[in-house]
Amino acid sequence: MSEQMSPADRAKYAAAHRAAAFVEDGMRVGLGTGSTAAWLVRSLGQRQRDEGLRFRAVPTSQRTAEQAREEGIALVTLEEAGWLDLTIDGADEFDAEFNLIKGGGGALLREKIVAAASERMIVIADIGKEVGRLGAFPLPVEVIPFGWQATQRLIEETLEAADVLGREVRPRLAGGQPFVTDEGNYILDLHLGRIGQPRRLAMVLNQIPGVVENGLFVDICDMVIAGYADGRVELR
Ligand code: ABF
Repeated sequence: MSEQMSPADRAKYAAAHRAAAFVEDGMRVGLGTGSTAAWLVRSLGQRQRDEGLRFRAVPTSQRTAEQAREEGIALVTLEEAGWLDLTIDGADEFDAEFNLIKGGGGALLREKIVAAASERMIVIADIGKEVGRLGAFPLPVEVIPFGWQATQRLIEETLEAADVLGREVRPRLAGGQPFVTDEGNYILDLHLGRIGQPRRLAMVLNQIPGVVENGLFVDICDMVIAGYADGRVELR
């Protein structure tokens, strides 16, 4: 860890480094996506070199797969792994019940599939991601490109009936074009401000034709490791 790191990076590194200690020899591990997960991949690469740790990993994005390969981590598909012992991933927000918003990095679909296929999921995050109520961070929803504008309208209508503050839905762009996920889909970001009932909203959104998955993770996360800029971590 370098002195030039920003306070947020120091906090992310602290959480990721602590989480890396939960990986044991022979495990099948889901590797998350994002800047915090990138610290995790580095720490795991380091443990392989220093301690001879050996495990197999399923990456949640092409980005993570590339980084893991560079670290010499053995990658397998979820099909080959069958079931995972542990997934460690970042989050955009977490609350006291371990409900999460994920998908700011655009990898929510694989992240949710991988986490749901794991015995245990640990979230790693700087303490700034903790919220009393989810929703300040825009909720990503992955949609099929075909007819995505119609899907957007249906989502807007659905939000009118949901316990949320804001209802603005914006297509995510990259370089003026729709952002395309690893699965070839688009992302709509829902600016809700406050999500009163995450479980209900997650279920309702997934019933809309064209919606593939949403970034609300409910009853999936088992532990949060929150990092602080001074290097402290809290295990919850
Ligand atoms: C992934 O990366 C996401 O689900 C979440 O959107 C994001 C968190 O990013 P970072 O660790 O860079 O803050 O885990």
